[in-house]
Amino acid sequence: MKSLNEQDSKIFDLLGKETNRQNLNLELIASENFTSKAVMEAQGSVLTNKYAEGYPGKRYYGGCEFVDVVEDIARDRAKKLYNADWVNVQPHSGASANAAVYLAFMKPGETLLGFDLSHGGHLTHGSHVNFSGIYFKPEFYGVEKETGRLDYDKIREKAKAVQPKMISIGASAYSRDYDYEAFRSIADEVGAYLWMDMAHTAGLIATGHLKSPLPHAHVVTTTTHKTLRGPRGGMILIGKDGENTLGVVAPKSGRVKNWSEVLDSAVFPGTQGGPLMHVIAAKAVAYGEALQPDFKDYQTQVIANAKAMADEFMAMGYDIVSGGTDNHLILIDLRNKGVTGKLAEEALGHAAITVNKNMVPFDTESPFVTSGIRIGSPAMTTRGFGEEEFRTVAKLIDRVIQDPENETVHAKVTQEVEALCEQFPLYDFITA
Ligand code: DSN
Repeated sequence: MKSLNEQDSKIFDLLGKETNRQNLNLELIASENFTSKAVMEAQGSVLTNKYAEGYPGKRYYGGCEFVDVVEDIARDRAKKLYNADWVNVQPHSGASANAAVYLAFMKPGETLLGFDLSHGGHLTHGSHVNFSGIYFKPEFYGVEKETGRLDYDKIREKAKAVQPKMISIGASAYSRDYDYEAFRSIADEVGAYLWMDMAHTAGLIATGHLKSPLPHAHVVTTTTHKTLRGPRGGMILIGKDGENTLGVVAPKSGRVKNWSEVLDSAVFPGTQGGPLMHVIAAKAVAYGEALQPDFKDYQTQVIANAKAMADEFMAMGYDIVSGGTDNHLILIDLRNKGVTGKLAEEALGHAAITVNKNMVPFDTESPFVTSGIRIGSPAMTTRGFGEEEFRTVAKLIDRVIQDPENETVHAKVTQEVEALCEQFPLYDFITA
């Protein structure tokens, strides 16, 4: 068989270019990370060839004896990582995991109360352009203008007013932890299910740096590739599985089902076909890595780095939403700097610094322009950056934002970024 280079030099060259881009850029997108070589080896393995619809021991295909063991290892490691009663590792992505949750817990037209996308929430939590806002009735809670934080009394009032079937927690641009007890008491008061999408913070929750939602939420979903540092994919968990007292009944036996059964069916055959066994193998590897003591040290550094960067920005007069961070990201409101998120993202891109423009709470710009940028520490922390490097990063970003259209500044900052990156080597096994 031919190697990729022999078979398809165009794709090989593009992989080389992307490797160089990752090696020589400051990767600061809060939802990205760099997986280990071991994770990539598993993901690029022969398991991509295998169909395995069903679950271990109950497949619709022969030849599943090895992939059954792989999926069992992934499930066991994930349960250990989160102290969970049950897990499903088959969702192809976070959005797929969330689709299964809707199928299990909601009927079309019922009300979801979710974190407003324009305040940091996620597309799949009721946005009008997403299936969640098209098939269900979305209502939203958001952060307070003065504090940039959630006000649980206001969320309670909102829940009482809209009587949701389900309340979702979780965001892609919220830098504070959640009060899960408060959310659960709100859900109980209005008879709603509570769902936490911990995609962004899954790694920080696994190591105990942030509180775990599992004892409080009926169901938890996540992606596996952000702070958790695995392959791209999704997962669903239940902290305490038990009888479904709210009444999903098995059609034939009349037996009340556990949530785990309902959710397994919602993933397959409800919303997906064959699982991606090569990705499940890579998830198993990543969970194994996350169970090692050094993963905890990594997450300690992720938070320390985000805090150091937030402090440095605030010292330079930047407006950090909520005044700081408890996790891996900061959201900067650039309005006092006279630069939009779009311009900042583009200018930083010219200086080998990758961030994304982001709406800030009560934004006055459209989602295509925005007034802010979101910056995360997970990827560069994986490369070995500490607080000192992150303070340097904040200063480099400031130089570009002060003069966003100056090509000389772009070129000079690019040189400094490359010099910094070269001190912290990343991948050396695909080259252009
Ligand atoms: N789009 C991802 C993010 O960047 O936060 C969330 O799915």
